[in-house]
Amino acid sequence: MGSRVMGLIMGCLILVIILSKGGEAVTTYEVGGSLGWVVPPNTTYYKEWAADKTFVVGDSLSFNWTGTHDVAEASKTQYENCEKPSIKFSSSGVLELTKEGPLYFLCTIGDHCNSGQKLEINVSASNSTTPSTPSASPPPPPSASVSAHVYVNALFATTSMLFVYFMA
Ligand SMILES: *[C@@H]1O[C@H](CO)[C@@H](O)[C@H](O)[C@H]1NC(C)=O
Ligand SMILES: *[C@@H]1O[C@H](CO)[C@@H](O)[C@H](O)[C@H]1NC(C)=O
Ligand SMILES: *[C@@H]1O[C@H](CO)[C@@H](O)[C@H](O)[C@H]1NC(C)=O
Ligand SMILES: *[C@@H]1O[C@H](CO)[C@@H](O)[C@H](O)[C@H]1NC(C)=O
Ligand SMILES: [Cu+2]
Repeated sequence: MGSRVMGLIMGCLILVIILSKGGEAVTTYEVGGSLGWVVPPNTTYYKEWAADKTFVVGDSLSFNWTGTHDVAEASKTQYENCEKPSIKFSSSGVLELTKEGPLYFLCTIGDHCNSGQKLEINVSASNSTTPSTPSASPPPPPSASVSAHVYVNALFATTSMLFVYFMA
């Protein structure tokens, strides 16, 4: 009896831990890395910067610059043709990614956009079951917790089944 209750409590605890891990896997990306948000050395710089990153809803982008720049969210067409959106932000800041889909940013100062100061990213849904974002500390995979749990005590079997059901 007692161990079954313990099993349930443990099960719930592990579930809570897994769920909160999924929720806390938010990352603030420093756009352009140590270079920041400036006119880059080549026109593919920000493409290359974004290429190895997976952006999910809840993550943030930090646009950080010194000197004369700004940042504006653009449409795909504006991004491709370096047309200047009317709404822009003139000081460095952090922007949270609140929805899925493609996002485009550019600098509206002078010819900066044509020189490569523009960024295109795809934002994915936040999934606790997907491999986590690069900078997050590696959490133990959910399946490991489940199987570890299974061999602790045969009495936990019911709880473990419940688990597999939740995880599926
Ligand atoms: C663009 O510049 C970055 C930083 O200097 C460099 O790492 C990258 O290889 C360059 N890309 C191309 C295509 O030259
Ligand atoms: C912006 O960039 C500067 C210089 O690279 C750095 O010292 C600073 O910490 C950055 N600010 C933020 C908010 O990341
Ligand atoms: C975003 O996704 C679209 C459609 O899947 C793809 O064509 C595009 O290359 C992606 N862009 C980036 C920056 O990953
Ligand atoms: C997130 O999970 C849903 C449902 O399981 C799936 O359809 C979707 O493709 C997943 N998204 C990513 C980015 O893995
Ligand atoms: Cu600029």
